[in-house]
Amino acid sequence: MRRRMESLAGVVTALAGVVVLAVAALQGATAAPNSAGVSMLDFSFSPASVTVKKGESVTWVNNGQAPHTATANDGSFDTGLLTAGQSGTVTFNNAGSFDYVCVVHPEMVGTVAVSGGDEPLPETGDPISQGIPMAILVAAGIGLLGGGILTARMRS
Ligand SMILES: [Cu+2]
Repeated sequence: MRRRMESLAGVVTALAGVVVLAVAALQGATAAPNSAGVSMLDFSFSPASVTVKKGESVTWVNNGQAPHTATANDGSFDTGLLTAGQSGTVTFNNAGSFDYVCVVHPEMVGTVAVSGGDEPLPETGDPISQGIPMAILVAAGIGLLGGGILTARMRS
């Protein structure tokens, strides 16, 4: 019974390590991208819908053979004609949803959704993901994981 309890404690410690590592990974993921990419194919945009924050950019790459454009329906942006292999980048400084089309192939349609960017992120106020530096989180996670596995091994 006592052995089983100690082994359980090791497993719980190891699980805590996994949780801490997951938090660290999440923190890294939310800090990451400030742009999005859209592939122009013959004859569609992929993905057809992308979301960026205000001030971020979208790069269209023509991976098809035919020339394509990404041209906003409201005229707010236009990559101009991109031939095979060319790319065009647009920075979005206004929040909103922007439908666009390829002027050469009107059946090619897409949407760029631009979020406000200045509203607080949902994790704001969570002390774990706020103040603790990533390196400490990762070190703590690995330490807990290793210690837990070791405990479980030795006691069982
Ligand atoms: Cu096209």
